[in-house]
Amino acid sequence: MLREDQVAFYRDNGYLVIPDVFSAEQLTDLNAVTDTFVERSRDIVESDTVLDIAPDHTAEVPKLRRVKDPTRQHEIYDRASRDPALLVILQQLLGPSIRFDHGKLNFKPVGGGATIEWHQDWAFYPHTNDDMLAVGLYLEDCGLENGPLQVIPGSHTGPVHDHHHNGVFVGASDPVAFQDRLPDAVPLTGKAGSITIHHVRTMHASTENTGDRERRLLLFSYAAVDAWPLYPQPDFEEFNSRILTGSPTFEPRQTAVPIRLPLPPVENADSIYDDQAAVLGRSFAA
Ligand SMILES: O=C(O)CCC(=O)C(=O)O
Repeated sequence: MLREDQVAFYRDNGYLVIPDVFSAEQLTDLNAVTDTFVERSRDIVESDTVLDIAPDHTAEVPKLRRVKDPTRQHEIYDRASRDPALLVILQQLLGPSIRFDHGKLNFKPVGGGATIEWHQDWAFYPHTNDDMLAVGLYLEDCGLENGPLQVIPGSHTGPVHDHHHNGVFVGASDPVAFQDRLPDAVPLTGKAGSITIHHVRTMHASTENTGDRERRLLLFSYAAVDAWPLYPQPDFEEFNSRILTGSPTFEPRQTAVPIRLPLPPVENADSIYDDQAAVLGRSFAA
C-alpha cells in the first residue's frame, strides 16, 4: 500500500517511483521470457505485429525497440499487469474500479535506443475524465545513463500541449512551448523491480541509453472504469473484458478536462517511434 504522503505526492506532482514492488523471482521469470523475444527479433528484418525493431537492427546486433501488447504475447506479462500488490496501489490512485487499457515493453539497447520526445499520453487517447495513469516496471536496474523515463512535475494539471506538426498528429510536443519547465525535469531512475507511475497528462520523455546495460521498461496503462475514450470508439465487449476490478458502466463520468484530438495520424505510423520521426521541435539529438 502507498502511504498517505505518497498519494499526496502523486496528486501534486503527477508521478511516483516505488521500489521493490516486483520480487527477484518475478523479475527472473519476466526477463527469461523477454530474452526469448530479443532472440526472436534476430530472425526479422522489418517490424511485424509483435516486434518493433530500429532501423539499424541486425541479426548479429539486435535493436529491438518494443514488444507490442505484451499481455497478449505471453501470460507472464498478463499476470504482471494484474499483480495484486500493483492493483492495491492503482486503487489508491484511481479509485476502486480499474480497467487495463494497454501495454508495451520498451527497450533501449546498449549503445543507443530510441529517444522519446516530450509528450503527454493524454494527447494520444483523450477520455471523458483523466483518471488514468501508466505504470512502468524496470526489468533491469535503470540509472541516469540508461535513458530513464523523465517527467515534468506538476505538468498533469497544466494544458494539453500541441502534439501536431504541419497539421498532422506527431505524438510529440515542440519544447519551445514549455522551455521554462525543462530544467525541472526529474529522471525516474530505479532498481529492477521498481515501478514508475505517471499521470496520463504528465509530460514525459527519455534520452538514449549511454550505459553498458540494456534498459527494459514494461509499461502498463490503466483507467478508472468510468473513463470513456473519445477516440477511437471501443468494442464494448472487448473494452469491458479488460476490467480488473469493479463492474461495467453505461454512465461515463465527465470532468472538465482539456481535449485535443490525435487526428489526422501520420501515414503508415505504427508506433510512437514512427509518429515522432515527423516532429518539429527536438529536445534531444535525433
Ligand atoms: O520508453 C520510454 O522511455 C517512454 C515511452 C513512452 O513514453 C511511450 O511509449 O509512450
